[in-house]
Amino acid sequence: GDGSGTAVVTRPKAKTKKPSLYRVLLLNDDYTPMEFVIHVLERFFNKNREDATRVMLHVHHNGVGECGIFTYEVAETKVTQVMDFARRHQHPLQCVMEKK
Ligand code: NFA
Repeated sequence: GDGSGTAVVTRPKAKTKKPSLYRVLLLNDDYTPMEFVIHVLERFFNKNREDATRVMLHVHHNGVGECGIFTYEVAETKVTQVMDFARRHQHPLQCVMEKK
């Protein structure tokens, strides 16, 4: 019911499809300052300083690292925000997404 005392007929949930997930990655380069990458992880991926530093150092040493896993639309927004922010600050930092 809907609380109004009327009978509401619904079909069983046929909408049990989980959205595809995408990994958002940061790529290493030789020029973006470590502090800037930490700031990006704090600002756009809601990481605390400790986790942000861990991810930044992982990217620095391994060439690539995961910032988070999101639905397509959220992942796309994060990539755009990070790429715009890096460009505005004239850093070559690259952020990409990949299907999980
Ligand atoms: N490799 C960069 C440096 O030594 C730091 C960095 C880390 C850049 C992670 C991009 C991503 N300044």
